[in-house]
Amino acid sequence: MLIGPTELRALFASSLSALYGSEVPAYNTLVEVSEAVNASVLERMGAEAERLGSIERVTAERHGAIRVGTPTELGQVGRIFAACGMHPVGFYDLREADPPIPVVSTAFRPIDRAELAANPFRVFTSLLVVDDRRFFDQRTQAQLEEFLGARRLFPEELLDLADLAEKQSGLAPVDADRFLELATASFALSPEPVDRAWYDHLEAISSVAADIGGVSSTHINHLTPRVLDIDELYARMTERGIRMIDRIQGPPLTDKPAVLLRQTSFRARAEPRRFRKADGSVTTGELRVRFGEVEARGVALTPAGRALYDDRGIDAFPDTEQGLHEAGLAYYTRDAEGRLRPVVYEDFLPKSAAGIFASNLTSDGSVDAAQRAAARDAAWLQEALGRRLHDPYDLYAAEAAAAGRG
Ligand code: OOG
Ligand code: NI
Repeated sequence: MLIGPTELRALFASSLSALYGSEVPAYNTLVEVSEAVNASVLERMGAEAERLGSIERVTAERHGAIRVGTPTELGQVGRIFAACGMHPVGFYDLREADPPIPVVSTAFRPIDRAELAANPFRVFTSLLVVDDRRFFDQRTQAQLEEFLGARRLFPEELLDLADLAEKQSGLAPVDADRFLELATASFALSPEPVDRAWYDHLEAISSVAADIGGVSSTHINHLTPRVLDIDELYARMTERGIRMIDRIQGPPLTDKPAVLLRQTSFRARAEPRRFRKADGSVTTGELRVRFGEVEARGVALTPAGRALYDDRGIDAFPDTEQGLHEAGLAYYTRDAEGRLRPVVYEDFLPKSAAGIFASNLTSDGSVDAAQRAAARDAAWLQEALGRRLHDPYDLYAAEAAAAGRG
C-alpha cells in the first residue's frame, strides 16, 4: 500500500503547520481566530457559506510562501512538491511591483478540481534574480552566485524519495514518514549563525534578497489560513491586540459576488537569530522576516474580467453571479440542478503579493532604474523548473468547459 500524492500533500501541509505554529506562535492565534470566524459564518449563512468550498476544505486550507536563490534550487523544490501532487502554475514578476522586489515567482498547487477539494495546499515560490543590475552590481552578483552555489537546501535522501514518490505515485508508509520529516525540516528556521556583514550588505539592497541570499538555508516565510469573512477576522485580530497591516489587499468589501482573492497580514515578528561578526565571534540578535497572513477567496475571473478589474476595479462589475456569468467575466460550472457554481480562484495577485512582501521590508531598499533588467518570463521559468508551467486561465477555462459538456 502506497501513501499517494493527495495524502502526502495533506500530511505535508499539516506538518508544516505544526512546525510554523511552534516557531511563530502568533500563527496559531491566526488559525484559531480563522476557525472561530468560519464557524460563525457557517452558522449565519448555512449552506451558502460553502459555495466557494466545503468547510472541510476551507478549514484545512493553507498557502505557504518560500524563497530560493538559484534555478537548481527551484528545480529541487519542484521535485518535492511534485511528490505531493503540486504543480507550478502561473508566472509573477515582482520586480515590476511597487516597491520592486528582486524575484520572479510561481505557485505550486494541485490542478484538478477533485485534488483541490481534497486538499488545496499551495506554496508561492519565489526565485531571486541575481543578475538584475537594477538591484545587484557585478561584484554582489558574483558573491551571491558563489554563496548560493555552495549551499545545499535539501538533502539527497529527500530528493531521492521525492523522485521515487513521483515515479510510483506514492510512497510506502516508512518512506512517506521519512519524506515528510526531511521535507518539513528543510523549511524550519536554521540555528546556523548568519554572516552579519554579508546579510547587512544585501539588506541595504533588499530585505528579501537578504532573507534569500544572506543565509545558508531556506524557511517558510509565512503560512496562511483561509477565512470566510476577512473583515470580521481583521476586526477580531485587532481586538486581540495584534496589529495588522493597515489594509486588506485585493478587491474591497462590497455587496457584489466575491471575486479573486483578499488578503491581510501582520507585520513580521522579531525572532532571535545568531550572527557571526567579522572577527568570528557569534552573538545573538534578531531579525524580522516571518509573519502571519490570512486570505479569503472568491470566483476566478476570465481574462476579460481580470482586465476589467485591473482597469476599473470592483465597482465596474455586475451585482450578481448571473450577471458576471452572462458578461463572460468569471468562470462558473453548474450543479446537479443546473444552478451556477463559482470556480474558486486558486492563484495569487501580483499587486497583493507585493503588499504581502512589504510586511517584512525594513526599507524600500535600493534600486537603480537606469540599470539593465535581466530578462525573465514564463518560458524562462519553465525551463528552469524542468517541468511544465501551467497557465492558470487554461486550467479555469478547461474546468468551465468540462462543466458545459457535462
Ligand atoms: C510571498 C509573498 C506573496 C501572497 O500571499 O501573495 C504571497 C513572500 O513573501 O515570499 O505569499
Ligand atoms: Ni502569502
